[in-house]
Amino acid sequence: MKDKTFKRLLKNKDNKIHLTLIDPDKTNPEIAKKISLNAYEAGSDAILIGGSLGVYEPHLTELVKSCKESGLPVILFPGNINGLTSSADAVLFMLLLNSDDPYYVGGVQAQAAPIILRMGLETIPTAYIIIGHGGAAGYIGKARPIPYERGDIAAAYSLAGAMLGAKIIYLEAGSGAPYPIPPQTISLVRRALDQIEYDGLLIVGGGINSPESAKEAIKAGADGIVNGTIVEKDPLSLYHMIRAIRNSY
Ligand code: 1GP
Repeated sequence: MKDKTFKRLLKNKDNKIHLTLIDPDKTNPEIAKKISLNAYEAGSDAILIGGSLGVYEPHLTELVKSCKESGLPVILFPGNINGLTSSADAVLFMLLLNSDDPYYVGGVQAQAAPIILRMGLETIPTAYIIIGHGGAAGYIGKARPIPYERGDIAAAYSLAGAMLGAKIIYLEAGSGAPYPIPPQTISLVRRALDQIEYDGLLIVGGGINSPESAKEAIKAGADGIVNGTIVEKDPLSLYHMIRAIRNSY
């Protein structure tokens, strides 16, 4: 299957990756376009679009089209099969590895796969691991969130994801989480992935609301971060976030 969008991200790995998350439940096409243009200007690498609540196809398609006007790749970040549209460039094809519900670890993927095939979407195999607060993704996905400070457990799940062939390991504290994933936890995951010479991307998100916490995540070994909530509140904050992860201040 095609892997153009993933390759484009991978190319920027050394420069560190920034993903801008748009939640369809909180956004209209006009705002989505503004956020995406701003994300492009600020140097973000792609738009992620998706969420756990309030996602329905016609609205999602409109939003994706608006985001694409920025020229950035638009990657679906679906909470369920309602998070799919053929107008995107790719989809994070996720296994919620620490869900207690088999629906999220095989069931929904089987529901989605034939639809994705028909849509011709690029799939990016992603191990999605919920840590700490977990937010709506953790609650809806019936995750058993890994305690924030248990980097050893997060590392075990990350290794499992990598060994299953995930191109992205996504450590998620949940959108709007009160605290991001601690750097110590990220470092333990990084160390474990380095041991198997993992050549995919370690992405961290949830509660990263300051340039300092963005930088800490990268210093601890993340290849990239995701910002959602802060972008909705203050679109210009993206400039500071991206500068922080690329070490230019
Ligand atoms: C959520 O990791 C993302 O899936 C982003 O979280 O909204 O807290 O930035 P925030």
